[in-house]
This record gives sequence, structure tokens and C-alpha cells, in this order.
Amino acid sequence: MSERVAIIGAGPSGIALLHSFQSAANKGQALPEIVCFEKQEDWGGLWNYTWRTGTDEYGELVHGSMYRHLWSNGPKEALEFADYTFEEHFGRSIPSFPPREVLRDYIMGRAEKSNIKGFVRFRTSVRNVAYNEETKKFTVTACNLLNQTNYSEVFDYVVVASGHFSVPNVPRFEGFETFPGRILHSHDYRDASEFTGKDVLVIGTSYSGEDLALQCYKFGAKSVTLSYRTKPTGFKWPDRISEVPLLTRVQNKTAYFKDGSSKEVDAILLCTGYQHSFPFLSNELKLQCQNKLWIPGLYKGVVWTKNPKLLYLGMQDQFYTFNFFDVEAWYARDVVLQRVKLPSKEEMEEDDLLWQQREAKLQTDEEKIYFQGDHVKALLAETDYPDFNVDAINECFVEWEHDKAENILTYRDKAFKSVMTGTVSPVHHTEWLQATDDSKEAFLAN
Ligand code: FAD
Ligand code: NA7
Repeated sequence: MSERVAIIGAGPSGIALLHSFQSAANKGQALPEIVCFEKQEDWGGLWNYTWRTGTDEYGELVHGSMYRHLWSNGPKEALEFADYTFEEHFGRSIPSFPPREVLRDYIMGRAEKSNIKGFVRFRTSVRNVAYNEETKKFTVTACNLLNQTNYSEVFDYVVVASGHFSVPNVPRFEGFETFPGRILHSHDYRDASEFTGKDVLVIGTSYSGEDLALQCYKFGAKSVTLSYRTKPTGFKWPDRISEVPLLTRVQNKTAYFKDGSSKEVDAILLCTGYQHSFPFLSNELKLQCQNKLWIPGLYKGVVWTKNPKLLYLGMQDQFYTFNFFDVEAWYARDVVLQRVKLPSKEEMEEDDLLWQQREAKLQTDEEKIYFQGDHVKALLAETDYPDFNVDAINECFVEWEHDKAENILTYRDKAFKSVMTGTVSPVHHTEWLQATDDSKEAFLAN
């Protein structure tokens, strides 16, 4: 009997793995039996926008954390697939910061072309994964949500591609119980129009805090107060956005901050990040980590060193995204196909430790970008994923960081050069701040 591979999740990472297998098959490689379990009704992971929050129609936790008016937070030139360019997909070059719908269209375009949907069992949620030391096989228990039936199947490899920006980290602050307005986590945020004319407090200053502050500003919030725990963003915020130290307590509508200042607010947005959550894994298989660029316990960022038949994709904090998921997927595929020979457990642990030590020394965003670039290079060198210029992509990210520092309101209006095709993107017809219609049709209109 041929080997069996279970993939958990058909978001960009799971799709990248399916595509990598298909690419090998197109070159004559015999494939193992592959089953991809996906709890949503469609593929695309976070890029499937949903109006739902909380639980879905089957009582499952809603996976989606994306909001309606999200535009790419980095230049598309930094995430472009090496084997499927934006120009190939859209038939021409498009601006550098596409809205959600346009990026989803691109990811799904490659997936459709690759003809891999047949591997996916939709509306199927993985409930449990157990490893048998004697048989050296996994038993995966899944629930068919449509008829609420649990069933189990045996696999030789399990690849976890279930994402890590879905289960919110929700701290409590004194006085929340009696606050008279809305308190919500960014996971449940969908649209800033509900905050038009309101005073909004945003807690957390990473990607979500920064972008939800901008969303509220764009859609007419009266004021946005951005509260930081470690350090302020340092961006030159416009007049309706201000930065303050961490919230200490709330009394009625008044929020008090560490520096003694206070502000009356109507709503509180907790942009306090996410948890790596794998309720279907037992402790000896479960990654337990923070949102970091290097995840301890994963050789090359992919292979669970304690049991190399278990692999994880897309678990890192991300500068690099889609092409990074690709190089991870290609590596995972080649581990499964045994085209890559893994070293001993001790050697894998030693290598993992070196990366951990290197990550611990990183100070600046530029150092962090180069570090993740090196991770991409290390994987790229091991497989037949089409080679691409990682240094040039690092430079895209550095330029993007500088653009943000220069003007946080206009960084999405800039144009970058594709590292894959050499084409410079056109400037979008409308500045991001004015562009409230972010449908695909509006964005692609000449
Ligand atoms: P996900 O997209 O999270 O997909 C995981 C899949 O696993 C989902 O389909 C889920 O339903 C499924 N799943 C989970 N548990 C189970 C289970 N038990 N059984 C079966 N299926 C399961 N990246 C960018 O490149 N540009 C951006 O602008 C950008 N913006 C972002 C904005 C927000 C608000 C967030 C949260 C993330 C953003 N990202 C962005 C990063 C994003 O993480 C990646 O683009 C990408 O979606 C990660 O893909 P993934 O497949 O690893 O995870
Ligand atoms: P991140 O990048 O993990 O950032 C989490 C933020 O939340 C960060 O600023 C943290 O502050 C802050 N945080 C976490 N816990 C607390 C508590 N208890 N109190 C105050 N502040 C806290 O998550 P994001 O949601 O911003 O981004 C995740 C992805 O979504 C990202 O890849 C984007 O593409 C979109 P810290 O700086 O650690 O002090």
C-alpha cells in the first residue's frame, strides 16, 4: 500500500503543499495518497472573508480574522510566487498593494491551474491526531461537519497547516466589566464604519493595531488612541491618531494610561495578537510557542524534531508570506518523498538551537527581514523550487519599512519592481486613503 499523507488546512500553506506535490507529479514523480482536511466550505484560509464572528453554523470556531477593507500590508512583489507571477495571473502588471479580494484571486488562480482541489475534503474538521510508537503511524480523527459524523483514518505523515492568526490572545484590563461600549479583539473586527464619529482606543501596536488605527481613521473615527505595551510605533500619525503608553484601567468611559493621562472612549479594540492553538494535538506532538520568526522545535522551521513524520507549515511570524510558504512546502514535500535526507535528531536540534540563538540577537526590523530571508534561502537551496532573488526581496521589505516611517498614510501608494519579472508596477489610480471601494473591479479598473 502506498504511503498516506494528511494535511490539516487548505489555506495558502496547505495549498502550497498540494501544489508542490502536483508539480512533482507533473515531472513524473509517483505520489503518496494525500488527504487535505479543511473545516471551511472553501479553500484560501484567512483569505476567505467572512462576516461571521464567534462560531459558524456548525458550532465551529470561526477561523477568519480578515476584515472587509483590508489591503495588502506589504508590497505584493515581496510575496509573489516564483512559478506563477501576478502578470501571468492578471495578464498585466497591477499596483503593488492590492486589496484582499485581488490577492485571494491571485492565490486561487494558481491553485485552480494546478488542479489540486480534488485532494481537499471540505467541511471536515480534524479533532484528534494520535501517534502509535509501534506501528509508526498516525490516526487522524476528523468530523464531517455536514452530517456531524466522526471517523478515523491512518496516515504515515501529518502536516499541520492550520494557521496561527485565528485564536485570539485576549488580555483583561481593570474596569472592562463595567465599560459601557464595545470591547472586541481584532479577530472579530470586520468593518470600521461602525466606529465613524467615535473615539476608539486601540491596544497593541503591531500589524493589527497599526492597520486598525488606519482603518478607523480612513472611515471617519473621531479619534484613535493607540496604546503600546513595549514601545510606540514611532510613525508620524495624523492629527486624529495619538500614541499613549499601556492602558492601566477603565472607569465608565474613561481610559487611564501608564503615564497618568486619560481619554474618554466609546469602543476598545484589542489588537493583542494570536495564540498558536492546536487543540487536535496531544502534548508530545504540539508546538507550544510565541509569534516569533524562529519557532523552537522545528528543524528548518518545518520538521518536528521530536517526530520527523510530523511537519508544520507557516508557523513563523511573517515578513515573507506566500513564496515562503512555497519553499517550506517544497521542503516538506521532499521530506515526505524522502528526496531530502534528514540528519540525526541531535544534529537537527543543534541546528535549531543555532537559529534560535541568532534570532534572540535581532534588534532592528532590517535585521529581522534579513534573518527571515536567510531562512528562505536555506530552504530554497534544498529543493527544485524555482530559484529567485531573495536579496532583492529583502530590499523590497527594507524600502517598504522606510516608506512607512516616512508616511504611514501613503506607503500603500508606492510602486515596486517585480523580482520575478523585472516589471515596475503601475501606481494605483486612487490613493489608498481615498479608495473606499476596494472591490476587484474597482482596483483593476484603468
Ligand atoms: P490560514 O490562512 O490561517 O489557513 C489555515 C487553514 O486551516 C484555514 O483554512 C482553516 O480553516 C484550516 N483549519 C484550521 N484548523 C483546522 C482543523 N482542525 N481542521 C481542518 N482545517 C482546519 N499576509 C500577507 O501576505 N499579506 C497581508 O496583507 C496579510 N494580512 C493579514 C491580515 C490579517 C488580519 C491576518 C490575520 C493575517 C494576514 N496575513 C497577511 C498573514 C496570513 O497569515 C497569511 O497570508 C496566510 O493566510 C497564512 O496561511 P496559512 O495557510 O498558514 O494559514
Ligand atoms: P502580533 O504581531 O503578534 O502583535 C501583538 C501585539 O499585541 C503587540 O504589539 C504586543 O505588544 C501586543 N500585546 C500582546 N499582549 C498584550 C497585552 N497583554 N497587553 C498589551 N499589549 C499586548 O499580532 P498582530 O495581530 O498585530 O499581527 C498578526 C498578523 O496579523 C500579522 O502577521 C499581520 O499580517 C496581520 P508588544 O509589542 O509585545 O509589547
